[in-house]
Amino acid sequence: MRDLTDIHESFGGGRLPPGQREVDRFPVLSKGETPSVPAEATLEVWGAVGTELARPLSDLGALGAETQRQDFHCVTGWSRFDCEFRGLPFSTLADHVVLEDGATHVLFHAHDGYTTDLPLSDCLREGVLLAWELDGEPLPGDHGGPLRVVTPHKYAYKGAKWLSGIEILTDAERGYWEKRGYSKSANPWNEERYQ
Ligand SMILES: Nc1nc2c(c(=O)[nH]1)N[C@H]1C(S)=C(S)[C@@H](COP(=O)(O)O)O[C@H]1N2
Ligand SMILES: [Mo]
Repeated sequence: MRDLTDIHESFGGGRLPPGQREVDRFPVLSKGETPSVPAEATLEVWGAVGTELARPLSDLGALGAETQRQDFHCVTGWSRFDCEFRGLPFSTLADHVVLEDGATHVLFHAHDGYTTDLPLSDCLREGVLLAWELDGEPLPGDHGGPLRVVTPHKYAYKGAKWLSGIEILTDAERGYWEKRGYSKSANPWNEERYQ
């Protein structure tokens, strides 16, 4: 298993980012109800790619899989250490769909209508996974099962639960919380919470 709990060192901060408190249990934070997403639902990837993708969620492991130990930081002030996520690295998926030269940004889409955006370079970092397992179990529905994104170097609102699609963009767009005043960069070690 790859241990990414030391990534704070590359951001010049401690393991617990400023203004955060560590929690033992894993809180659930969603803008609304938990949608029920069948495992046969498809993940779609479109936009500035050479090959669009539409593939059943249950079949993504065929493209690659990795288990990583990561910390999870919510912008509302709690952090959960040592989450073990298994999933497909975003970078592996990106190789598969062949990004176009002009691709610069990503907008993630979810089954509850949520969206969130990141620069492509942030998505290609090794901690960004499309995860289907948490702590050795199938990812629970409340935590985004069957498939969610995790972004250990960003506040967790950058990780869309119930992932339905990935749109590769040539210009920045704003996601659900980013349109409502949350930081577009969301670096926990700089406390980039709101803007
Ligand atoms: N689709 C979707 N993804 C989402 C959210 C949401 O409301 N809908 N909330 C975000 C926020 S603010 C956080 S902190 C994390 C919470 O993940 P958790 O419920 O597994 O703790 O999911 C993020 N991803
Ligand atoms: Mo959050």
